[in-house]
Amino acid sequence: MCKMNNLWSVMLIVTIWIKAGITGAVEISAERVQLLEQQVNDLTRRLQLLETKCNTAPVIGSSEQSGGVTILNANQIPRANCKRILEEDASSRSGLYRIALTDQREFTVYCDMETDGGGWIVIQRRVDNTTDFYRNCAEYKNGFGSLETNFWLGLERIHLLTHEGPHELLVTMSDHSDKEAVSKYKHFSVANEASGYQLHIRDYVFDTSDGGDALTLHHRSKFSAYDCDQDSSDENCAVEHRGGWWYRSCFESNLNGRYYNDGMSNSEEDGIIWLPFTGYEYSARTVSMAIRPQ
Ligand SMILES: [Ca+2]
Repeated sequence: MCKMNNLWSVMLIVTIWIKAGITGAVEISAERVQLLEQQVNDLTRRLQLLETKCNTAPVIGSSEQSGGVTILNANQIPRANCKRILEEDASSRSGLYRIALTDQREFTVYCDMETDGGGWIVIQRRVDNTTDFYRNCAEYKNGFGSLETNFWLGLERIHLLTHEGPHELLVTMSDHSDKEAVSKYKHFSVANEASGYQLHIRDYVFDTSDGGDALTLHHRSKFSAYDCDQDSSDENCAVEHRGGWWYRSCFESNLNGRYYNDGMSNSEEDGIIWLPFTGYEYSARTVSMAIRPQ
């Protein structure tokens, strides 16, 4: 977290000290005064640059994105979710937005304003192999990655969002031949940390889903990562299948599994797997999970 107020206080003290030194030392040269003033101005500019970065960088877990990203409603009062933003302005485009929960907590999310009518909060995305998803429980709780590419939003945020009200879930996938598929559920929520971030998933939507159902099996499962085995298997499913998921014994879906550039996970069964779409021995090229209030 940025602590700019402290830095500005230090800056003020340094400036006063330098100016006091300038006026108090009668023998100080004009050249020395000019040099000191240049140093003060340079430090001021660097502080202003740091402050700008602090105010624009969306934070996900412990990984802060660098400056330069655009938060599309940065100057407005944050809305409750992406659906509300789209309802208020139908021309809203996909990108980063600040949203606020009913308890006033704010954070940045990626809103998908195009797919299936738009208004979706993306909670997970895989597009390439540049982000390692073999992470520990704390990282899955707090989130990781970059909101504009590969990321996991974090179990705590997903829990808070889905307990604001009922949400639907959309899973969008493609394989290495650019074949695409979606799977949709009417009810998706994640319970609190004390429950083990238990998954509640119901009502697979048959008429608009061509990716098949690979999540109903995981209903009421707790979330497991390699250092928090909460599955119902004698083995550690997160270690065996290289991911973090609501494993049972063990899975029909493994969307946080290992990324394979060529799509083949062979017999390891540790790829990005959605059983009806990929089978156990093939790994998807892209996948995203998104939620929207009903
Ligand atoms: Ca186990």
